[in-house]
Amino acid sequence: MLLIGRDLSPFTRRVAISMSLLGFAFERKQLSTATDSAEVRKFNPLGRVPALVLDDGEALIDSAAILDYLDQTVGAERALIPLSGIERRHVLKLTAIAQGVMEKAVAAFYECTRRPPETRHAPWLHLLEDQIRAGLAALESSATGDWLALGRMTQADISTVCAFDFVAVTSPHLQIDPPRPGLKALAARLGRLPPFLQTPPKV
Ligand SMILES: N[C@@H](CCC(=O)N[C@@H](CS)C(=O)NCC(=O)O)C(=O)O
Repeated sequence: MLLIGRDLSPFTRRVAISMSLLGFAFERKQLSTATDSAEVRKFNPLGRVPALVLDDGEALIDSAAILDYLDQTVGAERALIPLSGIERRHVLKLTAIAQGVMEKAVAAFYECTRRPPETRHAPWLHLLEDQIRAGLAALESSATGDWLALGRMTQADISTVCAFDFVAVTSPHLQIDPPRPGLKALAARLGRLPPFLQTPPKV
């Protein structure tokens, strides 16, 4: 399989980490949506990452759909999001908050990097920053033990660390003010595992 997208993309990174943790063999094509747009469109008509090209040539798009494919493939025992029941709803909710932080942090990053400075809209950026802070606060309230949910690593932990690390490199003031000790500890602990260590988000 071939994963399209850079590790700076938190959506791509959560797929790369999940694939490694679940034991999938795959190669990488580290394309940027900013500079390799035409090539990205060969895999996703929207020009977005990640995309995952399966061995039969089919290209899956959107990280949530790709993660769902991975979970369905490994089955209920190993799925990073439980396949049914209240446990699934719990992990999906935390994962959705982490995904929302990614979406808002990517929007804030684009506001600051893809617009000419004179066209940046401060009230919009402040709203995005409020949403990022609120999402991180909600995740922090679940970061009281080793794992966010179910007493084991789930997609909630992986997506949360990818969101937290992305905020750290693109909007560092939001990651430290106010401090999030639970998330910081989780990111530090998971950050020592090879799948996380091998995918550092770099601007
Ligand atoms: N819902 C999508 C969001 C993916 C996304 O926004 N990726 C960013 C990179 S981090 C991107 O492709 N941006 C370019 C664009 O949206 O035009 C997913 O989960 O895969």
